[in-house]
Amino acid sequence: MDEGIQSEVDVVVVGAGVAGLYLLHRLRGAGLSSRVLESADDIGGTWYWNRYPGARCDIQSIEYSYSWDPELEQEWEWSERYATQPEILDYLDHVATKHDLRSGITFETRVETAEWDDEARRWHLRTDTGEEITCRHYVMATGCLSVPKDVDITGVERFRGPTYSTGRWPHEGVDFSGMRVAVIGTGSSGIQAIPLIAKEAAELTVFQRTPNFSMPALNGPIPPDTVAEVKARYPEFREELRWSLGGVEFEPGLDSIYTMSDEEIAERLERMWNGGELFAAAREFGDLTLNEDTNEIVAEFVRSKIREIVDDPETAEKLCPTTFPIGTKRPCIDTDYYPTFNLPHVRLVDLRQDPFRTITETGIETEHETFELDAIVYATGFDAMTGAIVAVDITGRDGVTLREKWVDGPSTYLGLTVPGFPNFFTITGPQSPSVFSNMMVSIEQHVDWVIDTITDLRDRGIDTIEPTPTAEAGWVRHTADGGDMTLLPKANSWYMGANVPGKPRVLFPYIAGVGFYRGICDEVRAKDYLGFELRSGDEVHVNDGVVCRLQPDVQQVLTVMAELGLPPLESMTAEAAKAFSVEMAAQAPAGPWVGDVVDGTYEGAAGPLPYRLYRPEGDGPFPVVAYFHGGGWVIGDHTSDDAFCRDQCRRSGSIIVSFDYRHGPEHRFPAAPDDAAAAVRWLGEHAGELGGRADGMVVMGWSAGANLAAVAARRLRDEGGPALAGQVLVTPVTDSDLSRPSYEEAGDEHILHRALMEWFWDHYADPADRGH
Ligand code: FAD
Ligand code: N01
Repeated sequence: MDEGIQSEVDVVVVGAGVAGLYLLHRLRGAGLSSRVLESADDIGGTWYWNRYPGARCDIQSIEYSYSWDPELEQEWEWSERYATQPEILDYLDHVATKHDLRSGITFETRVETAEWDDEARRWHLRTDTGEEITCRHYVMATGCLSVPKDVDITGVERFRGPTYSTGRWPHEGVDFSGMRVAVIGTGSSGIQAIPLIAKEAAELTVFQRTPNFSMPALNGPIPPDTVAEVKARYPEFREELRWSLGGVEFEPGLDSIYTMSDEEIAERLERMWNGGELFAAAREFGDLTLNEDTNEIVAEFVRSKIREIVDDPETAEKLCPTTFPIGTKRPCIDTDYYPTFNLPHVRLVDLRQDPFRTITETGIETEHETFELDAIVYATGFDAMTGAIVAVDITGRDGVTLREKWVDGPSTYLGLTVPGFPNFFTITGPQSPSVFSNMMVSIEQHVDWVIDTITDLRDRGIDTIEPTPTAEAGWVRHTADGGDMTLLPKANSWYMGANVPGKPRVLFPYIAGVGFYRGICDEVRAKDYLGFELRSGDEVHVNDGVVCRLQPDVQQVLTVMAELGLPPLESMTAEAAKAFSVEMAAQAPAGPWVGDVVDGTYEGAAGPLPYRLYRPEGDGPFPVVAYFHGGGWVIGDHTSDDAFCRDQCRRSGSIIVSFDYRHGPEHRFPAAPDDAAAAVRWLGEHAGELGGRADGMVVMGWSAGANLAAVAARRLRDEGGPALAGQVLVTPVTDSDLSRPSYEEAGDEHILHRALMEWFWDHYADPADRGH
């Protein structure tokens, strides 16, 4: 039977964009029968639908292209650094023709429902053409940005002139010559379209609700030597992209803004502006979306450029984004966006100052004005990441629909699979890196993982694969942890679902990067589908577990430290370990700026000891915190947790006093807790002089220091001392029992392992004292 019309196949793929095309190629190669169903009348997906003037990619074309056909890599020539939509569509057409892909695709066919039949272990799909198709595996390659969001403006149906959506642009193009045109929306689509529409229209009014950050794309032909250089090493180049952060040849800068001089910051900002790349800011300032100080410096620089370019100061001010950190909404790179507002026939309306009242038959009314118009362009964005998936009625095991399951936000394992929905895969689904990356790289990685998995299951005679609830919960937690480290939740972006009324507010993509994520997906398969249940006949094989138990940043730091191959502390004498820890602390990343840092001495239990005080900016009195550093009661001092203390000072608006205390092996238990109790008493007496308030004092510590903070709190309670408002115990040592489960589970992992804990205890306290 013709591949195009079988009604029972191994795999159904929905969508014939970049992902669907590669899926079909791999499915054929694997000898799996398939149907690819596409609602459009041709291939291309994003590049089929988004034909608005100015549409082009913002990842360089030599990177935003397939890596699976070496011949194609050599024969294809991109005319520009950032190719236009027609050129990208030509490229996809060339691929489809070369590999005869259209013959495996059914066009003008929308999948409307999909239902899992647990007895037959098959999916049943129904399309808008009335066709019914049965398959073992069902793959949604429906795109992250393929469903334009409904325009939520009063009166939208009233306008009698032509209206256009950037995401559904007419194939024959639009001539705006002589027209009074409105563009609503200033995201990536609006920013690309506005300069070109302005070239044609008699009058252009841009309705802006939130200004966006944009930098010049500096587009143009790719220098021939760059092309030659990349073509000569495409395999290595692609491999680098696969293991990178964003799927592009770039790694974020590691230098902290706190160690840069003003001149260096200024130099980097100019380099960023002149970089002509989406990731130029993160290349110069690696913590751009992690650190508010860095972010504000970069944001203010971009605002200063907008003020320089745009002649009218009032318009310039309206174009300056102030309501979200830079990089937390998709940043843009543009050609002539800001200069367009210097043209006499282009006007910007700030909807925050003058909101929409209604769209009328002949134009738009805002609270203060009426605009007569000939055409309206909606550049209002997409129901991103989940829109196309839940647009299909997908019913899994036990009659549960995916729409119901995701009512509070997407919940997946790896952004690829969902419990309750066996043999169901989403390409670049929510909770995978997808839109935080060069999508070509993410798409290829997902397609390879899915096809390799399906082929493997077939070869092993396995009927179904389905993630476990434990694996799902772990992944949801891991994804959220990643997002919470960043400034991303501060923006009302489509990344957060905030652009669609009623959509749950969670971070939809996975933040830790394509290379890290690839490693995780590989690990899942290498561990025989960790986190999945496999069924064959009556046999059920459950390999339950959580693939990533650590926060992404912690995992990455541990990996880097493991790669450094540092000598284990427990192999050293205590003296050498102390010297080594001082050396390591000197190389640790710098902490944020605080108002004041003051060194002094306090009266410890057996004589004077040093402290370092961190005071917030502004006028006190401030709350005070007595802080005790970590280091197993053996290493470290009052300065070794400098970055952490600064950070706590900034975040809490409190004075942090980091106290030194006596360490083992020279001063064994109870020297350290005696000093800690003395330090807290001393702080109670001196808080006022230091600019603080003695009431509401808090004790705090990290690791062994947290143990001391807790012990000091108990002693003050029992022996009398200043009243405490609380204890902040960061990964505290809570007892000396090395039979606890964490010693079993993590006893031989990097850095803090069982042998080191034993070494610390032996230097610190006699066995008889350890249960104290
Ligand atoms: P899509 O290209 O969205 O294809 C999905 C297909 O599924 C569509 O053709 C759709 O019609 C079809 N479909 C959906 N639902 C159904 C259904 N129920 N039944 C049948 N068919 C269905 N990413 C980058 O990495 N770099 C860029 O520079 C870049 N530029 C972009 C520019 C624009 C204007 C937009 C909108 C996105 C851009 N992206 C970019 C993201 C882009 O979406 C991806 O790079 C990539 O093209 C997605 O391919 P896909 O095959 O996953 O999905
Ligand atoms: O959509 P968007 P997009 N009244 O959601 C405004 C990719 N892409 O199509 O911010 C008034 O970013 C909305 O305002 P606000 C890329 O990943 C890439 O532009 O919600 N205004 C915003 O200004 C991108 O991020 C390229 O306050 C309303 C705009 O419409 C993603 O696709 C090019 C409104 C929507 O911006 C989406 O970009 C194009 C209302 N009711 C797209 N509703 C490249 O360059 C919405 N808005 C590669």
